[in-house]
Amino acid sequence: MKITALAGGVGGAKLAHGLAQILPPEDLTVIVNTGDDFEHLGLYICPDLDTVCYTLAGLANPETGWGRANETWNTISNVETLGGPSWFRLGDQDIATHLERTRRLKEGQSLSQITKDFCKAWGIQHTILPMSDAPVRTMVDTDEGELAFQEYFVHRRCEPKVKGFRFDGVKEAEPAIGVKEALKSADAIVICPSNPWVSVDPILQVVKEIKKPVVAVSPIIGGKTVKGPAVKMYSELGIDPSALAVANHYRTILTGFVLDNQDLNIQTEIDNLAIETLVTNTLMNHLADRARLAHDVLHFIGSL
Ligand code: FO1
Repeated sequence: MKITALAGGVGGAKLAHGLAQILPPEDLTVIVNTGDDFEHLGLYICPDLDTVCYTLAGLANPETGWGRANETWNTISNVETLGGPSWFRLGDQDIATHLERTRRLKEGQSLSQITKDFCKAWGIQHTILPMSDAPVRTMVDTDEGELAFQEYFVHRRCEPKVKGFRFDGVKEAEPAIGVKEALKSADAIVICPSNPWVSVDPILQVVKEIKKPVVAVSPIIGGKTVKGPAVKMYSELGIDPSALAVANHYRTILTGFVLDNQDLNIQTEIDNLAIETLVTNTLMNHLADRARLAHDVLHFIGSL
């Protein structure tokens, strides 16, 4: 079964990793959000691409899910000593990724070519693609004005009240090379458990229409997220945060929806949306959980 997965940060990367443990390289492509990208300390940083790549390469920090395992922080602490910004924690190994990506981009290489070369260097056999080679910037409209995504998410720790989102550049951004083919050749599309507002919507706005069965895994379990501000965002936008809200978020494109055992009581409401549902354990606390959930999702897709 050929799958194209749409993923953002940590939660999405975990399911993508589970799928990569089951599907051979020719049967899985991961399309990653680049709306979180930004320039910082003169470096071009792609947090979601790096989170997905590090996770599939087995290099990711197991505690945070982002950045590298066994990291050291000498460079950023010396930047701080010199009076530079240290709010965005760049580890020493991680900085090599940003230095080399920035160097190649300045030479005119595309983000998708760089990602392909980095995946090879990290021993990743599956295809990981940025959603676009053109810049797209997620801007968060808040009660304190509009903030760039990392400013909102990391620097301000998601405190400002969210009023809406804007994906700067998304209208002009063409899907990266290989994205359209990956969507066309897939038997099904899996929307990984990433933030619908700021991780998945940017991808959906770049790829526009999807003419394949689509299955999403809810990032909200029992009204909470495992990680990240999706619940807070739904609440501040006046939407009751639940797996049902996520199913509604994607309802125009969804064929199937995977929700956690804790949300069994919501299943009928989602069935009423004419969306097939699978109720299973969607928590991925350990490495083995990733392949288990991926297996459940693939089996569910096979039954649609
Ligand atoms: N997230 C944080 O909450 N604090 C950080 O200091 C931080 C640093 C960081 C460095 C590199 C990287 O690839 C990701 C990093 N993240 C950090 C996560 C980042 O904010 C991403 O946007 C998340 O992965 C959510 O998509």
